[in-house]
Amino acid sequence: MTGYKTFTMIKPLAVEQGYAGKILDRILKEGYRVISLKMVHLCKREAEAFYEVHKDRPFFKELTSYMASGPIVAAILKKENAVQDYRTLIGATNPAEAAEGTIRKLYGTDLGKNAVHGSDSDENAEIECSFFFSGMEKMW
Ligand code: IDP
Ligand code: MG
Repeated sequence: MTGYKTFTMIKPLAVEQGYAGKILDRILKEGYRVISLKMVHLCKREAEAFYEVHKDRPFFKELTSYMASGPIVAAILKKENAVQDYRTLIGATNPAEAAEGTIRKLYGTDLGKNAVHGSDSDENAEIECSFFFSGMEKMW
């Protein structure tokens, strides 16, 4: 079934600052179900593999070093229209430009350290869920 699942990560600084619980609470309050959840510390190679689509961008090194700098919380979220609604909930990539009340506005500090990741399409949601979770962990 498409349109019901998205993938999120709570990025290292937000985890370090103790915001993981608050962010998950907000996600639940917005009507998502958490299908799978794990905390992992990516190595550089894993961060590079996850963000491979950005490998030619000037910020690739900064992004992947940051994402490997500490533990992240990865989760599969379920809700109708999950991908699009979750992008609205997290707000613009740059927290300074994110709408009031969005997760990136509340918990992000700058363009790189923007608190959370959210999939940008159903196709990428599936790829990203599969990067972190097994078939059994993706069942719902
Ligand atoms: P998104 O996370 O809103 O989908 P993308 O364009 O997919 O944004 O970029 C992936 C991540 O790379 C962003 O969440 C952000 O943390 C980081 N990023 C994007 N642009 C820049 C930049 O110009 N400098 C540093 N980091 C960036
Ligand atoms: Mg993106």
